[in-house]
Amino acid sequence: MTGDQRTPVTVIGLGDMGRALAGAFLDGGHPTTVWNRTASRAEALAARGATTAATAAEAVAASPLTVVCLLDHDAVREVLGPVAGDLRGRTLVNLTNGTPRQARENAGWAAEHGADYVDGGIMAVPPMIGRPEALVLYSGSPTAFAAHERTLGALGTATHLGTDPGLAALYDLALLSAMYGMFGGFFHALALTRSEKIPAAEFTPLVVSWLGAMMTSLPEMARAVDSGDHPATGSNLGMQAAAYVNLLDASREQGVATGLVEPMRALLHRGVAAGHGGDDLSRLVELLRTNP
Ligand code: FVH
Repeated sequence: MTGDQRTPVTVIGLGDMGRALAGAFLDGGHPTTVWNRTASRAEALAARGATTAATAAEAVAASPLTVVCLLDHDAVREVLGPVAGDLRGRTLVNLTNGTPRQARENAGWAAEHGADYVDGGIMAVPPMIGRPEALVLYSGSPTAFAAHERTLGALGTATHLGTDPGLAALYDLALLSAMYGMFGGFFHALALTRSEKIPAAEFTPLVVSWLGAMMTSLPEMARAVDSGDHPATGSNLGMQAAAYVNLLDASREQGVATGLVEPMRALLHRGVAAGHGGDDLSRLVELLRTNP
């Protein structure tokens, strides 16, 4: 297919991620129009063939599909609010990080203005964009997604989760939660080992290997969470609650702050107090729901 036959796309927001998105559309042969509050950030893309719009309204009017990637929800409302009328009959794909509530709010707003809305969550960093390992989660209008799936495929692997526009944000934030949990644990581990001057680079291969082994238990834990049945397979919650205290005591003794690891202690002890000491650790998930 030649460049002329590819769907024209507009990208609004040219931060680190927006520039990567626009670059991937250009690489895919899509006529690409860009707009950014700070106009100078469009220069390198213009040199690669992008059309620079003078205003956000002009950018939206240039393509049937507008992809927005701004800092946050407030920036999205600030930029798109004044151009709502220009979106009529077009598709808006919002890849800005946000909450499920914000995504649903955006979808309602877009519908009021006659636009199709798809929300998205990018599970990748900018250098990954344009490669299959860049997973981009979408939810919202299934017809709009189907119409533009091929175009969105230029960014990475496009996965549509369902018609509820809030789903992509929910999955995105849940995956980020797993990621930050891992980073938090890793940073605490490094603070502990560094307290004895053990080089991080020497210790880290053990962390990678240990986390890899522990990750194999996640699917079984997921089955337990779904069934509500949490049989322990050799490492029950009560035993872990007792051992965990040593992690806190050692941290204090080694001069390491316990802020990152204290909440898990509290949760483990709540589990024991609720009579779940003989269960698997997966039982803790239900204790996290404040409004089950
Ligand atoms: N970069 C990453 O690794 C992650 C990967 C996963 C997805 N996130 C989310 O993507 C959104 C954009 O992230 P970003 O990395 O492009 O962020 P910045 O480089 O900081 O660029 C921010 C852009 O937003 C524009 N902007 C901010 N406030 C306003 C406003 N009030 N009005 C208009 N535009 C605004 C900013 O414009 P400028 O400062 O250049 O004028 C940038 O274009 C984000 O949701 C991540 O969570 C990225």
